[in-house]
This record gives sequence, C-alpha cells and structure tokens, in this order.
Amino acid sequence: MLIDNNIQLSIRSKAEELGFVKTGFARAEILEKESDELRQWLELGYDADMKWIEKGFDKRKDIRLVMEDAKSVISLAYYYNTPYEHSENLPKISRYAWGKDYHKIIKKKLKVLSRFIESLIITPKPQNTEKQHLSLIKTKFYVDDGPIMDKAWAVKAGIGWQGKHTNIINPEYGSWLFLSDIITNIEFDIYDEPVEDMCGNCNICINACPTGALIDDYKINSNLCISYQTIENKEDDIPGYIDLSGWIYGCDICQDVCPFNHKDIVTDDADFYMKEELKGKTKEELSALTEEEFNAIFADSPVKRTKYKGWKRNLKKLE
Ligand code: B12
Repeated sequence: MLIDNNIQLSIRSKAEELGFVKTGFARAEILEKESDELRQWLELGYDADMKWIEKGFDKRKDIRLVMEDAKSVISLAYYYNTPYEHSENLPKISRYAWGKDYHKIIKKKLKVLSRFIESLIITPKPQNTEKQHLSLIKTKFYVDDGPIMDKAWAVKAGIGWQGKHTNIINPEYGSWLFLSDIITNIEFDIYDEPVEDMCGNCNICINACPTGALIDDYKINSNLCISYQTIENKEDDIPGYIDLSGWIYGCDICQDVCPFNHKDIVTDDADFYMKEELKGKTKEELSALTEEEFNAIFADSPVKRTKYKGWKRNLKKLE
C-alpha cells in the first residue's frame, strides 16, 4: 500500500494539533543492532529485576511480531517541561511525575490520531482507478506500555539522538519528552533520517550521576539508577550503597544538567504542572501522609506505581 506525501503532512499537522511537538516516520525494520545491544545489556544484568524486558525481547527486535504486516512506525514526542523549581533541601519527585499520568493523557491523544489516520483516503496508484478507503489501514499505539523500543524508533524517525544519559535529545527541545509510537501497515513514500549525535566530548551527565549509574557513554546500569531504585525496585529495602540524594520518586539529575535542556521552554499543558498539594512539602509532611491520603493525591499520577509501601520506603531512605 503506497501513500502520498500529503497524507504524511496531514498526520504531522493532526499530531501537532493534539500537542505533539515532533512527529517522525520510520520504516518498520528488524532492530538488529539495537537488539544486539539490548541482549548484551540484559546479559550484564543491567535490567536489575525488570525481567519483563527480556520476556518481550523478540517483539522488541521484530515489530512484525506486534503487527504482522507493519510497514511503518510513527514516532511522536510530547514535551513535558514545566516551570516549577525544587528547593534543594526538600524531597524531590522527578519532573515527569509532577502532574497527571502521561500514559492516560497521551493514550487519549494517540487514540484520536490513530482514528484520524484510519479515516484517511489514500490516493489511488496510477494503475488503480478505484479509491481505496483506509479502513484497510491498521494502527496500534503504545506509550511506554508495550514491547516496543521507544527510543530506538525515535532515533530512526529523526526525533532526536540518544544521549549519553540514554534518553532521546531533540536538538530544539532537549530531552523532557514522552515518547510514543503508532505502528501501521501504511507504507509511506518518504521516511525521516536520524539526526546527528551532538553529545560530542560532553560528559556532564555521566559525571553528575551520584551513584555512577551511567557506567559508560550511552549505557546505564539500572541497579545503580536512583530512578530504578525508587520506582521499579519492589523490594522492602533500597541497597545500602545507594544514596538517593534527596529523590523520593524517579530522578532527573542526568537530564537537569544536560546543556540541551531548556528552563525557558515550557509546555502549556496544565496536566503536567506540579500538583498544588506537593509544592514545598517537607520530608516530615510527606512521611505523615496516610495511605488514604497517598492514594487520593496520587490517584491520577505516575507516583502511584511505587505504592504506599514504596513511598514510605523511599522517604525513610532519605534519613
Ligand atoms: C526500562 C526503562 C527504564 C529503566 C532503564 C533505563 C534505560 N535507559 O533504559 C529505568 C527504570 C532506569 C528508567 C528510568 C528512566 N526512564 Co525509562 N524507560 C524504560 C523503558 C520501559 C524501556 C527502555 C529500554 O528498552 N531499556 C533497555 C536498554 C538496553 O536501553 P537503553 O538504555 O536505551 O540502551 C541502549 C543504548 O545503551 C544503546 N547503545 C549501546 N551502545 C551505544 C553506543 C552509542 C554510540 C549509542 C548512540 C547507543 C548505544 O543500545 C541500547 C539498546 O538500544 C522505556 C519505554 C520503552 N518502551 O522503550 C522508558 C523510557 C526510556 N523512560 C523514560 C523516562 C522519562 C525515564 C526517566 C527520565 C524517568 C525519571 N525521571 O526517573 C528515567 C531516566 C533514567 C536514564 N538515565 O535512563 C522515557 C525516555 C524519554 C526520552 N526522552 O528518551 C521512556 C522512553 C518512556 C517514554 N515512552 O517516554 N527507565
């Protein structure tokens, strides 16, 4: 199925209307190099206890196991930086979790965009006189919730390069981006090219990580990552050798120091602004939240992922 450029333009403009700051198109190919690197990463145990990554390995490598006739991956970036500043001596929550859960918010937008794509009319190929309706078109979308290598597709689709802190950096916006993908059976005429890696000799993120989690350029050991320890570690304790440096949910250190991130570019999407209930709260105040209060405050927030037990554990670890 071939499709003309106008269709790509209308997808880009619909995505923009929905608030995505970048849209890129990648050919659905097997991720040979990226899956080899993923394999090495898993073998070195850098996934810590996130065994679900390995379980989805084959799908991560070959997107056609997710959609049999996949031809393209549309990579989308949503900018989430907001103006709030943490006080250095108060417990810190990572920026992506200041407001509402991005999974829900972006999923709604992906649904609208997918329905829009499915409703497009393709231009017939010259030899084909009949107009085909794109109900033949299939889409499947994910935002950090499927066996998809969001970052690898973002690189292929020209959204940005993978920085030494391992997050995708867009030259214009930096790395405060949520990534999502729409997989489709549409074959486009034109695909985007990867952008140049501009990290160069800069090692600011690697040097800033207080736990040494960025073990090498472009590689992370999750066991040492404060984000992993405060969100994904489901154990009762955080290892003694980890100093949370004030972070109680996620960590932004490697991105806060990145020269490509801008304080002055902020989203106007109120859903990602810091919850009023959390502003300026001390460790004592946050520790005093009851389970009911925790569940009420974080009902629509990513923070609920750590559960009340994890919240208490993380706060206790600051002592
Ligand atoms: C597992 C996971 C984690 C783990 C592991 C982190 C990681 N770097 O992968 C933990 C829990 C630590 C984590 C933390 C965070 N995460 Co996370 N996470 C994921 C998840 C679910 C899978 C990522 C994955 O496949 N990791 C596997 C490893 C192997 O991938 P990798 O580190 O990118 O490794 C590649 C490089 O090492 C590369 N490589 C190897 N050698 C070389 C050499 C060169 C030169 C180059 C260029 C590359 C390269 O090869 C590997 C494979 O491609 C994705 C969502 C998704 N479905 O993709 C979100 C995702 C990566 N996370 C995200 C976010 C926002 C975060 C946090 C910022 C949250 C926070 N504030 O606490 C932190 C950032 C920590 C950090 N510095 O990475 C965003 C990143 C958005 C962006 N701009 O890139 C994603 C994409 C979710 C989303 N859909 O928006 N996360």
